Amino acid sequence: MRNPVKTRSSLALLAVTATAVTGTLLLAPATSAKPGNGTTTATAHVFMVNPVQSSGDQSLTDDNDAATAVPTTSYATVPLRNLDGSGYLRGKWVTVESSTGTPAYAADGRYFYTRDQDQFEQVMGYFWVNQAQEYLQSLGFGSTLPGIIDEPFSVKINQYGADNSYQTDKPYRIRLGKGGVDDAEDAEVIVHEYGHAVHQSQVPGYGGSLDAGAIGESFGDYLAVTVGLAAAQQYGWPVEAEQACPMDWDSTSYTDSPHCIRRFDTNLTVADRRNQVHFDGQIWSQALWEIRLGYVKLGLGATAWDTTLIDSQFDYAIGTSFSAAALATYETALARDGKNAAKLVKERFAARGITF
Ligand SMILES: [Ca+2]
Ligand SMILES: [Ca+2]
Ligand SMILES: [Ca+2]
Ligand SMILES: [Zn+2]
Repeated sequence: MRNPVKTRSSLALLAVTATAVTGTLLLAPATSAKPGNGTTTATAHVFMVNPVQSSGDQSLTDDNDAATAVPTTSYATVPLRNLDGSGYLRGKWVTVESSTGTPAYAADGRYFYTRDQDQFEQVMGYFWVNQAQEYLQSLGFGSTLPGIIDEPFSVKINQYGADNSYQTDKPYRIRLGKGGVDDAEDAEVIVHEYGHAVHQSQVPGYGGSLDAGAIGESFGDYLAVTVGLAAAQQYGWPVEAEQACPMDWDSTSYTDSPHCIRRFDTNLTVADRRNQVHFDGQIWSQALWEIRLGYVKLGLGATAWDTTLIDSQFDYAIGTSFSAAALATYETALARDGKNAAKLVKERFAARGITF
């Protein structure tokens, strides 16, 4: 772990100096009565999922959080939707908190930061959780299908934390750590953690078995990838790295190139399991990814699969087994997408040694 205190203190001083000129009270706590900007849609700079995925440059490194470590072309200008108009990063689907540092506040509705500024991760947290929720809604969750995480989700950026992120279910919250590449600089870390909350929302208390835990890790990785790919399509962003690769940027700190925290093509089966949820989750992930590719081949499309997969998760038991969860997925595929889709689901799970 690195010690970023010195860098951050000088940045904070710069921020205070800069804002003193414009007369904005940057040091006020989030609860003070600042004038809201009254707008629910603002503009921000974010990474296009992450700088490795959008550039294909596997040689990028954190370089102690330096702004110069990534090209300026890593950033896209995007709308921040569903804000509450307070000027802070709070809205219908997300509330961003920062355990230290100044909360991002934009009276002019422009959240333009670079990666060396703490507020950049706050903006990433807001944008990507809102984006994930909008993706779920685009599949019908909250309209034709039951809503999932139908409330403002709390994102806490932990400025000096270890290189780890996690989700807690009461209240719904993710904490994004700052070791190596700051976790919230990679959309796939943020959405992975949101994926755990998706399971908790669908099946309260979910995760009471090794298999349930492995499915949880796997789904987080899958959701991260699919939400990122859908966003790339929505906004016209480049995808220059392998599609089936979670956390290309965060994992530059701890993997060899090409950087992926885990893979969807390990060919692991249940016979290879180590009873470790992240490792074993790759057994499930490969099935999810191959079913996705199969849905595309069948002309059903990836979003039909995502809808079926997520809808099926309502039927998973708290402490489900791989086998029971695969059966629930099969039955949902049969009901929603027909015989060929169901057959595909059964075959791809069977290839991983998961039968029912
Ligand atoms: Ca950063
Ligand atoms: Ca990290
Ligand atoms: Ca990726
Ligand atoms: Zn996880």
